[in-house]
Amino acid sequence: MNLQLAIFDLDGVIVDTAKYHYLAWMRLGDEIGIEFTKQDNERLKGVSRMRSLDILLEIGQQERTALEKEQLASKKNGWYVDYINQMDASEILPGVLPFLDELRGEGIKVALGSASKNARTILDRVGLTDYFHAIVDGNLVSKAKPDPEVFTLGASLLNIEPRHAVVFEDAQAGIEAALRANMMTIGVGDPHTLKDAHYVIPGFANFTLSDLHRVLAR
Ligand code: B16
Ligand code: MG
Repeated sequence: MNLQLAIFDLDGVIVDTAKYHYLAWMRLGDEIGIEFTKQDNERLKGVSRMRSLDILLEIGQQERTALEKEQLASKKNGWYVDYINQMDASEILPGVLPFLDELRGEGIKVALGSASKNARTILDRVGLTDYFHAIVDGNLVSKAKPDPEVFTLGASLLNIEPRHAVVFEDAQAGIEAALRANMMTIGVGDPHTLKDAHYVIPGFANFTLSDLHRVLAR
């Protein structure tokens, strides 16, 4: 494969914002009388904000009108934004920065493919915005993962064919989206959860661009 583009998911790949989502959903749960556990939070990874709220309400067997849901989601988002505004470069996951530097050094394009509507704020806070040639986030796409839109849009914005792109993802829905986009997939996390990925790494610590080239040449 002739690698021209690396697309990164954000939460769980570049930073661990799941912990802040968890704190904010838990606080909302407290307010409306729903107990929300760390295990429940696993179900929200890679899932859109409104779908996450639906899952929380499902757990508590509660129903709300569309307007009430908008209000609840925006309340949760306010708390979440307070957390991410405190983030800095120390929250970039191990090995990510040197890997981005290597991509830059080889002239390989870099894109973001995230469900989050707060992706730009997060990249700014941790100081990574300048590494990205295209940022596709929850504000740009109409269909959530596992729909391939979030990845195909990144490639088309940069005029790169999907077969020249590799996607790094920590959520099964994201791996499915990337496969449907006809891209190479590298799972970041647990090989059992991410069994459909072409290859799985635990994280970017000890993973170099030469390792990626080796994986892609197999
Ligand atoms: P927001 P990713 C996802 O990020 C998170 O994993 C998921 O938990 C969250 O609900 C979603 O973003 C939407 O985030 O409320 O900020 O729009 O993994 O796609 O980078
Ligand atoms: Mg993710």
